[in-house]
Amino acid sequence: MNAEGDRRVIALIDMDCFYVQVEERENPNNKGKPACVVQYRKWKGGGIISVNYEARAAGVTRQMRGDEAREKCPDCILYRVPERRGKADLTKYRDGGKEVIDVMCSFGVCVERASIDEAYIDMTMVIEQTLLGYTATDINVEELPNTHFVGWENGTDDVKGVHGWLKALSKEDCNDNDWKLTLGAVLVEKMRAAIYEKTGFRCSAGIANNKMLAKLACGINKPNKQTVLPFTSVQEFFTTFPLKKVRNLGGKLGLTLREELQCTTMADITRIPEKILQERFDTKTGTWLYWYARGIDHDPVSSRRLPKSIGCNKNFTGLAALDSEDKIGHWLEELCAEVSERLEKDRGTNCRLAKLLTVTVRLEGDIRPYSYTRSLPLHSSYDKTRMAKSCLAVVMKENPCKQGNSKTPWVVTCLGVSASKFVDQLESSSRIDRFFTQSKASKQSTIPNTENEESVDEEPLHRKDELYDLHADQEEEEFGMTEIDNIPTETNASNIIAPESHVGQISDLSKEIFQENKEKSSGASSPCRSREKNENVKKTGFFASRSLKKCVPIPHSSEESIAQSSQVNPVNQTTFSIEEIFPDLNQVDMETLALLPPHLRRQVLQAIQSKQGNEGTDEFVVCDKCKEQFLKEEIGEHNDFHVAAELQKEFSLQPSTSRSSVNNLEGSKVVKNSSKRPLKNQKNATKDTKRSRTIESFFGSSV
Ligand code: DCP
Repeated sequence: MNAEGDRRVIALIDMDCFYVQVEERENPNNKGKPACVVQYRKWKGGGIISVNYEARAAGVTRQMRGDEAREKCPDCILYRVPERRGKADLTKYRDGGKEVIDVMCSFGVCVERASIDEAYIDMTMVIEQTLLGYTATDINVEELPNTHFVGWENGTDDVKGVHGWLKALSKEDCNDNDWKLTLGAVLVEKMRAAIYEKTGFRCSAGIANNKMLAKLACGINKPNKQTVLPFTSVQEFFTTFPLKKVRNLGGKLGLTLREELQCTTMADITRIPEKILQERFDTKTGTWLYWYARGIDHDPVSSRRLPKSIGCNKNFTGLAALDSEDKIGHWLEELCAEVSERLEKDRGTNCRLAKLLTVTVRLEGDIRPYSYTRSLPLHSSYDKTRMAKSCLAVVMKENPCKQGNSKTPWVVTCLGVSASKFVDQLESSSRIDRFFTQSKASKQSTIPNTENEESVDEEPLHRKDELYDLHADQEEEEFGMTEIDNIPTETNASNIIAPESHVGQISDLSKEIFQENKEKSSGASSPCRSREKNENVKKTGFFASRSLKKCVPIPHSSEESIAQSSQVNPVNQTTFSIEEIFPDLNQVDMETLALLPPHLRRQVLQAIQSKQGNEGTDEFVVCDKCKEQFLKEEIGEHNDFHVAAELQKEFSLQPSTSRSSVNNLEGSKVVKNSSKRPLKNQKNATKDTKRSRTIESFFGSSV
């Protein structure tokens, strides 16, 4: 990795005061007047979630409530978010966001929707393949009417400002990268104009060589402006730029850098040697940070127009906190009803099915609040009652009062329900068909090896790089903006694959924009990567430990919920009935089945087999030692168990070995949690017992 490595042309387009703009479009007479969008009338005029620039000029901020805004600015119009089922209904804002994305996509660029009102765009292909015949003299200042160049501000003469920039660009030794960014800026001007023309919404943009730089450039000049951050200006810019405002550094990682390593600006990080960063965090995170502080970010723009998850959550603060099963059940019904409705709509529009349902609970803890998530397979019927019942069962199983882990009453302060792990609807049904056909004909199984899918990422309750506060209830559409989503590495950066839809498909519109296209460059590297390729990127290093720390301080009791961490599920004993996951074994959803760990999958397949009287699929193999049936993918580890058991027998024949430890291992299914420690006062015996326990605990998950 090096500072010269990345020459992509990336933009971040962010709508200005988006919710207010949506309201203003409905009320055109109010345009130009100070206005805010608030949620909930009840207390002090409601919490402000969006403020237009007229109101900002009068001193109104998002931290205020409606009443305070009126005190500051008596003319301020307060729009209220519509409510449905007792909570915010964000449908019209979400739909407005989709309109904008459609316009962006019509330009033939790679678009990654990052939140309800912003998207990353990779223009590298368009710029390299279509536009390279240009020279700086082909670009007029008028083509960059709202553009700023960092390092070239304050001026309209030939030295600074856009004039000065273009003049410098026309010199023979001009930097090729600066030239591409400028062409990118011209394209983004056109896009923003098209967005305004087609939707009536104004937006701002940042243009740079990567997502991190584009995002921070976008915030420099707002509203209705765009900013180019040339790579040559980055180091200077970083000397004063607060790191907490940088994408990915707004959360705990940034806090550690600030509080422990005394870094306040990005430039401060560059003073720390890579080795120290690696030691403090881990090798991968340390290296990533080292380059990040130098303006390098290989995170690809992943073609994605649809959200990764569909969900909603609701806060219950103060007296509204939920302290009974009835209240929790009622709100889970409301949340599931909304999620179910949106999932149906999503299925109709996007032909995809969600396979996983995640419920998030925040509790008032004994000492401090804490939250946990549990995930369940989601049935394609999207039955809201069934969804709510399953969620309630999972939530009640975790009740710490029931488990005797808490002295104080159980009080829920936030509930969230979210559906994710989408699969193509057609593909999903054809997979099921294939499975049953092949099962009958005893052919090779088509169930994919889904070990990677066993783990379920924790879904955050908030979005947008932890900059959001939680005063608002959210209809959550997770677009993948969490810190844990991707830790870019050299490997994933160099493996960038262009999605088919973008290879060689530069839209006519983009071509028309630059009419004097003289020659096309060839062999351009593919700039964007399909998100699907990225879905299974695991949390590692600092981010992984962070997210794991965040979840589940209370012990597991629910086997029904699939493990919520990225660790391998260590439990092989089914303490729940299979019917709880699949009430009808004649209609097992294979996509859901594929999400289960192998030993659970095996048990479900065995249950289907015995119910239907089938001979079974080629999935199974019989162990020739114990004659038990296992999935093919389990048998390797199971054989190892027998080998280890043999070894253990040999140890037991040695004089110092405790025979009972051998018995323990042989019968490890039964004594897995036995606390008996034979010969515990003898040194050797203790050693052997330890060894035995190690092997036991390893094989406990596979036998
Ligand atoms: N939003 C929300 N809750 C918050 C913050 C924002 O529901 N705590 C909503 C309202 C915003 C929209 O998300 O209009 C986009 O958020 P931004 O942070 O992009 O803010 P705005 O678009 O309102 O303003 P800006 O012009 O600063 O981007």
